[in-house]
Amino acid sequence: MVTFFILINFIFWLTLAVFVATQTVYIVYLVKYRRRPGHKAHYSHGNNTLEFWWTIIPTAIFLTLAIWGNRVWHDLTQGEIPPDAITVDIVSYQFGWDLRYAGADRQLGKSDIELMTLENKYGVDPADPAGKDDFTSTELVIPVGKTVHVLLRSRDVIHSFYVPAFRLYQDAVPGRTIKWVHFTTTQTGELEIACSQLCGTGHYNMKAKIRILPVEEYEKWYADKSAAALAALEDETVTEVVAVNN
Ligand SMILES: [Cu+2]
Repeated sequence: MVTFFILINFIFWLTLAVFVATQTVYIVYLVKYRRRPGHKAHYSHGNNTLEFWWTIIPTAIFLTLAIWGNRVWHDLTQGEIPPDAITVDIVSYQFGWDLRYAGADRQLGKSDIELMTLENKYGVDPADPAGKDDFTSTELVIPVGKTVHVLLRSRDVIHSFYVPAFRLYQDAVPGRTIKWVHFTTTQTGELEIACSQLCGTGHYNMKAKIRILPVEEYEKWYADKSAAALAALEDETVTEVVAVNN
């Protein structure tokens, strides 16, 4: 994170310096060489030494920024995600967001885009027992101060997960699971996920609520949702047994 801010500041001050320098030269030349009586225009053939340096220096600067920026980006996106991060599976669609949490066992069931159907919206693998107790949500509920790891997917077209307050957006691409998105909140409050990729007629309304709760409140919400999911699972099993008995 630190190198990220150094890079941003470096680019900011460099841009400012170049802006001031070029604009100063521009204005000085405008005034000095303006058309006026008794002043003949001077024809310049160019200057090879100057041209050499004003090509070499910017090239070196751009190369440095590209390599440096690439490293910072790599650290930000491929950096370690703490093992205790809360993983949320977020599936975007025209026009909304479906969210899936790990449930009581705190382990998200395996899923596969190939398995996605109208009934199986998350493409959950029925063979994986860890998926049985997973629960779904229409809002992103997270505890403050804990790292949240988002698995980002799309069921139809390209959408984009965008939370301005997190300075974060990432496209969700059909056929892919984007695994690098993770963030840690510093304040409780309510925000919104917006879609920032024009994805169709309902794009303007493609949003989901984010609730950042104190840890205890989050744990309570999580426990309630997990319990409801387990109860529903039991109901299902009972129905199956009844069906077999009939
Ligand atoms: Cu969208």
